[in-house]
Amino acid sequence: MATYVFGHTTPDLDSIVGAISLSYLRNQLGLQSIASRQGVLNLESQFVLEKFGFDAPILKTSYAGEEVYLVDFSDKAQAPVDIMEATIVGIADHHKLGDLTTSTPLEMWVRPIGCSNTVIKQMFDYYGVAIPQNIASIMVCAILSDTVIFKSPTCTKEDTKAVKELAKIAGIEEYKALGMELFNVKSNLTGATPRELILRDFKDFDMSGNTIGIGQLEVVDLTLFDTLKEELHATLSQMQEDREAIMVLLTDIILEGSQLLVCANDNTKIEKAFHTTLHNNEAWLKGVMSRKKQIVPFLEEAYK
Ligand SMILES: [Mn+2]
Repeated sequence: MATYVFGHTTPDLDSIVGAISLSYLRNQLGLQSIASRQGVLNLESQFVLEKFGFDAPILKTSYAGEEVYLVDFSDKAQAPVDIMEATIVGIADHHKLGDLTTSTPLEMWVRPIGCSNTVIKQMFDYYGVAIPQNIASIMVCAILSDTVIFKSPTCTKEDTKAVKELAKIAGIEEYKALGMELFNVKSNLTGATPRELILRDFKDFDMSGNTIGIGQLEVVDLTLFDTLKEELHATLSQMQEDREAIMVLLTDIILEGSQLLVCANDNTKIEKAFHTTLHNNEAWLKGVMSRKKQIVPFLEEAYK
């Protein structure tokens, strides 16, 4: 029986590339694996797969009775709805440990570094399996994207080392320029509704029984949002539903900070989390670029 290898709901580049790179590694090891995904490709993933000549992992949202290997998440909220009816054989991730449990032994490759594909690169090294040029290319893209071209506080020496080694295999000399190319693609907001923008990179978290939805948009110029903010606020309040809070981070990768737009039942919780004051449900969070490291832990504390 083949194992499905896939990333979280609303897949980002790391989830898509991780499914491809890890399923390749496992197949080389004689472990029959199929790369899959839980949702539509975002613009960045489309760009990268096309640029380096890959087909998208197959779309599959139901996994009851299957063996699965999870990449880039271990939270139920980001898993397929029938995940508890699947057998989780492994997890490769770089987030906080989530709430998924298993009834059978599994392998876990979870490290506090900048990207799941850095973890997967280390798995290739561990098993002594060579990485093909085209897979190395997309892994470079995933790491540059997740680490915001090494600017994110989540970026470690292991990530920069992995990019250097992968770029060598891929024959990519100007990898920082490639990174800027990715963020220019990400910065394209045209043709998307405010709802689509909020959902582009969106995750729900369970914080002490409260559902907190957090979206993030990383752009090269925050003024792109000047004419959109009002609509984004209106859309957040439509999307709140039974969530305790919903928010979107508008991250400027050049200024290195994020404008936080919030719709919450209790704004003081948000203000407490980030030691800030919300004005019209907004606050500028200087130096904040990482949802997993600079947003989620502080909200979890505030909602305890
Ligand atoms: Mn990731």
